[in-house]
Amino acid sequence: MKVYDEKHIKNIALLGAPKAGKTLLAEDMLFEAGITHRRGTIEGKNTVSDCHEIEQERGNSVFATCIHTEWHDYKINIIDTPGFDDFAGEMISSLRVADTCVMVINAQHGVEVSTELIWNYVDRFQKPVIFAINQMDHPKSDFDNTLVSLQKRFGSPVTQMQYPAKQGEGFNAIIDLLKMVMYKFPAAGGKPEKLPIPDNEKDKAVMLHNSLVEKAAENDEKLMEKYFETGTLDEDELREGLKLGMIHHDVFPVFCMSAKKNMGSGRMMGFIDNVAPSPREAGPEMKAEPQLLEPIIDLEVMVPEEMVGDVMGDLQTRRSLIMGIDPKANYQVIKARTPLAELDRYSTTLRSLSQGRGTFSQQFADFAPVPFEVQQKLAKNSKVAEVELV
Ligand SMILES: Nc1nc2c(ncn2[C@@H]2O[C@H](COP(=O)(O)OP(=O)(O)OP(=O)(O)O)[C@@H](O)[C@H]2O)c(=O)[nH]1
Ligand SMILES: [Mg+2]
Repeated sequence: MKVYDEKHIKNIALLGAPKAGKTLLAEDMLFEAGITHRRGTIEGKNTVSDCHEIEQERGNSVFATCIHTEWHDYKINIIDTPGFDDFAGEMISSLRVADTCVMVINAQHGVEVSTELIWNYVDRFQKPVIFAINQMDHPKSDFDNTLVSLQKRFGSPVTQMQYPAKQGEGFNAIIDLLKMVMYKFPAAGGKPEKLPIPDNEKDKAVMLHNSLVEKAAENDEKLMEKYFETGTLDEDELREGLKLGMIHHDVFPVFCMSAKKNMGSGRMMGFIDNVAPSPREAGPEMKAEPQLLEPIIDLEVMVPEEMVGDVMGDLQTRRSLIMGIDPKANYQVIKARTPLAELDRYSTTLRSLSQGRGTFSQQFADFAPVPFEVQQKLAKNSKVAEVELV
């Protein structure tokens, strides 16, 4: 397995009101990163993230699910959280481990009551925030109104990075104000073509690009000087300024996309890669807490296709990170990282879940911090050795 240093690992939490499209966005990200080869749908009850029966019955997320992707040189761990208040505990514990919060906003509604409730927690943790305005393909979507609702509620840090070239059913292109290009998507979504900004959009794009440059410059004296002298910043300087702004909650970059059509998530992932602060960069802003570590196991579970759902569901209840699923003859091989503490009697469970047809192998992978809720449980029966970090 590839080894990443800390600078190349990012943990992002997808947060937002119920039905905004977080789970579908996670599905796009897995697909874009090449971890899965087809995108599931909520209606089809076959997304990676909503793999519990209860989630499929209800058609919404109940548990926070951590899924793992590799994106260029980065390992990005994505935590898809439930939007419904009933499950806020899952959302809050995800915030603790996230380096960047992606607040998914439904472009049909703009800022919702739930968005505000979630924000109270995001603000408390002071993690860097990105807004993803989703559902741009929906006939009732309104990008401008949604952006205004964000600006009204979250103020001047709201920083427009993009806008849709057209919205609603014909949505298929995004004007990008950092790169100053138009991304045009194929009908099936995925990787866009990079085109020059059309003439009729140029004035608007240049004006918004200039505000973006100014916003990036505000975060650093050196950048401000350069901006005053030359009237502009190059792409690296822009990134640097935005990153500093994100660390200090002076910049909340805004992207737009359609999770349903898989248009736009790739660009946001690229930005998270290049610009979003890594844990180390954002570190001084966040309070270090002593951490309890536990051993993590790499599991490979081979089961017949029709049993994948049950086996994955069980793995999720064991706090597993699903790393991928690959076909092998008539079987599927599920790769997962699971805390050793959760593997008690796993062979018995797998045997009964798969009617004796499943097999698995395991190998020590790493030590990882124990989640807060689990620590509390452990504190009650303290048979565990502690490893203290700063
Ligand atoms: N038209 C359109 N529909 C979308 C889009 N994204 C999500 N949806 C639909 O919105 C509904 C909710 O999507 P989910 O991905 O489950 O939303 P969620 O934010 O995970 O919802 P919770 O788990 O309940 O918080 C589903 O019916 C999706 O098909 C989009 O980009 N465009
Ligand atoms: Mg969901």
